[in-house]
Amino acid sequence: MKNLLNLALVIFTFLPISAMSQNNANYDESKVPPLVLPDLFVSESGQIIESVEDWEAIRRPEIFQLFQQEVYGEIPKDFDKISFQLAQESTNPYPELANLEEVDITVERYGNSLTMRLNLFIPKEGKAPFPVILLINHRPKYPDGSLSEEEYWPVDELLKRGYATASFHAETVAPDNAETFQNGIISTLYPEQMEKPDGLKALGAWGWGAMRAMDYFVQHPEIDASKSALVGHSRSGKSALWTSANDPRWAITYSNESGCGGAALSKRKYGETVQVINTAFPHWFDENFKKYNGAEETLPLDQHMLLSLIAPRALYVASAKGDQWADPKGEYLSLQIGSRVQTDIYQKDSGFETDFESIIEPIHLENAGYHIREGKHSLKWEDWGIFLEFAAKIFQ
Ligand code: GTR
Repeated sequence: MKNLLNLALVIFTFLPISAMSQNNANYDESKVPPLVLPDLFVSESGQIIESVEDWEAIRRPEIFQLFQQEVYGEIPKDFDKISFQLAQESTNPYPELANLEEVDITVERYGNSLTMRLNLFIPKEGKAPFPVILLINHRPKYPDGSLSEEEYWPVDELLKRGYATASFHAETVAPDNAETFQNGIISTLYPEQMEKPDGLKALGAWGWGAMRAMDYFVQHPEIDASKSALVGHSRSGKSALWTSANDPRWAITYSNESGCGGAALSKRKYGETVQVINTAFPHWFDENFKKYNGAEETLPLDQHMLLSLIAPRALYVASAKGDQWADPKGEYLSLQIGSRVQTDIYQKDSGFETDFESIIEPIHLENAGYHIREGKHSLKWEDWGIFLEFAAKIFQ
């Protein structure tokens, strides 16, 4: 008996925090609290918002401000200088299909500088300028071959379909580590952010990296930056959504299985919760967000409002049935409600009329799309393939 107890203790001690909490999480729809969500179309002063003018001048800025203060922290936009230098360090794995540009992007502010690396593949076939897809990568670093083996960044398939594609590693702007995340742009370029309750954290820092990649695309003669897609999976999917709320240059934003603090509604408290995520990853969101640990009902916002900030640009959300931790239903509901800005304000044909339980195939609307597939938490070729059908229609 004693041995058994010891064994239990050992297993318990070695389970990562997230795995322990995944077992304690609520996966029972009957235990989800009744949803009371802030209204997208009523301003803080009680004004009813019905026009593009009022949405853009009043309500959108209010919602943006709420997320910046209470959830993600500020992504600073200022710097003194940006420069691009081509390096030649690794062999191009697709010499027939593409030219590889390994770009060192150096940003200077108040005499300090930081260099991040962007890997960009430009198709050899076809006519420039090419539409571009950027992946925020928190997985193994390119050129680690496992990226393409896992279908996580299917460079060759994207090239064959006429896209230029790029990625940068999260670590080159902010390490994904609670102790060291500030050792990138935060302490180097924006040290004043470090003590603020709404200061820049890792998710925002990765978004800053995506914006610098966009700075490179817009001046590149072979890239058509007006046809750009920002893609992120899971933690990078959370980051992609916040990035696009900050930076209107992205034509499509695709968040794959981004879950809590991404596309999923927090107030459902289904799967991963605010307390669990803030405990396991204290370096992702700002300090203010910790006030809502175990108190989602007091949040003055929910994630449908984050999605609304991306309108009228295109938004794509995807879930997996085996990824209950990310609350697929909460991701869909959030998209369904958030897209009301697309339909009611911007008159886009983007109303999700299907109930979550009745979804049997991808839903691709004028400016918004969703799919849910079988299987586990991962960015697979299956996801890419369905997403690319949506992207092709948007970029037509
Ligand atoms: C999990 C985390 C999720 C998600 C995921 C990932 O451990 O709880 O919020 O971000 O990691 O990024 O793969």
